[in-house]
Amino acid sequence: MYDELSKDEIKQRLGEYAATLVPAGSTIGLGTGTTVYWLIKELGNRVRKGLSCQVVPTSEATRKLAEDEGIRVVSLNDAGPIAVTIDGADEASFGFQLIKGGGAALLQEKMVAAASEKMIVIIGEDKHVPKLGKFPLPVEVIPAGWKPLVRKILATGAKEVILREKNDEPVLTDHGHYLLDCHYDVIDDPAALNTSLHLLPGVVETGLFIDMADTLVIGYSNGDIMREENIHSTGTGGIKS
Ligand code: A5P
Repeated sequence: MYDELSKDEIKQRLGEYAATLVPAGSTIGLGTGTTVYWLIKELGNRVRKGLSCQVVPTSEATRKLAEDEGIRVVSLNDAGPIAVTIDGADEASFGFQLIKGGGAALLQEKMVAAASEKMIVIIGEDKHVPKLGKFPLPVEVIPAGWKPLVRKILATGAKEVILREKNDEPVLTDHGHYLLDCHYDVIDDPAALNTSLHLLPGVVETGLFIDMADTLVIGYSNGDIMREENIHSTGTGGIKS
């Protein structure tokens, strides 16, 4: 039992715990973000002590961190079967649907997760919610036509759609796209919204991860870490590799 842990302390405990879930000799998908940062650090420790594994990174930031830790990195094209992807999320619903992309890596995160046998999601208790939508939904779009897309996304029920910027410049994803942060407040039917957004020409990918999470590993401020298994899961997005 701990005194109240901060959100950052919960992330560290989750990341370090997640490193214990990496089987020796496996290929795993490695997520992106401040929770996964601690997974990469601990995996680096374990590799230096003799653990053999290789990772498929979901972003340039993760690739660089993993390489700096001396972890063997392979590309998605060269990886072969991926046993499990371990990643964070911005929100996970009680029904195991996710919002991801707060760290701008949603496209490759989804591609790597879809190529994996399993997806384990590591989140603090504050991100485990009855319904998605409080966190603005990131949507990755082609820069040449983002303004018409704002109007079309508003028509799907978003209250506000904001181009993600840093230092007054649009944020560019690893794949050279823009991100629109879409404020829905509550998403009643994430699967239907995902389909509607994908029908809009110029949308590259959405941050809705539908039926992809097999396991939620949830960290609590009292230090507990609980696992929730998705008994309805048929493999990441039903796309078994
Ligand atoms: C990256 O694009 C995101 O999907 C992250 O996985 C998500 O934002 C969780 O990030 P943190 O672990 O930093 O909260």
